[in-house]
Amino acid sequence: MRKNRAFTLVEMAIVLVVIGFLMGAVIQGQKMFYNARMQRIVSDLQDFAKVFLIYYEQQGMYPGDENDTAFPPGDTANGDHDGLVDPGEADNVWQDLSHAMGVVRKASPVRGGVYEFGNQVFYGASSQNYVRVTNIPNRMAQSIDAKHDDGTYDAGNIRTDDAYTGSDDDLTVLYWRI
Ligand SMILES: [Ca+2]
Ligand SMILES: [Ca+2]
Ligand SMILES: [Ca+2]
Repeated sequence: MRKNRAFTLVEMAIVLVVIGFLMGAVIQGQKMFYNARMQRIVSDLQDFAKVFLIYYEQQGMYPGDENDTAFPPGDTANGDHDGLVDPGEADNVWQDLSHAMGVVRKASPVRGGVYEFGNQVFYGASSQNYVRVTNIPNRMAQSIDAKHDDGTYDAGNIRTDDAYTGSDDDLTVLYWRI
């Protein structure tokens, strides 16, 4: 009887250790999944910023903003060529990138967010172009800003619509200056 009881306690201890180990593994797995999706967003923003600039290098105009009626082939809309992606030109950035370079518009891997081009003031009196991602958790945006910029939501090259709260429930928009 006494031997049985001791055996049960050892078993319980083993079970507790196993549960603790599994919980740790699950938490670690969630963290890795979270970080992988965050890295995917950073890569996407970097890729889209890069093709945006390559297009400029090759054509002397930004996609969407370009006003070359003969390029790219199949183009149905042209911009005002003022150097900025204006609201009415934003969708045509994707069309130009697709027609000229075969770029495929992807969706964000988080909360159905989408990537969009546009412009706003980052420095000085005039605006700069950006690529942004919508529906990004506030904490994830904060981590990206801390790692790739200055960690401040309303300063530097990476900005968001809302102050950092450290919450995964608050969704915001992250702007990545090109
Ligand atoms: Ca054109
Ligand atoms: Ca424009
Ligand atoms: Ca910042």
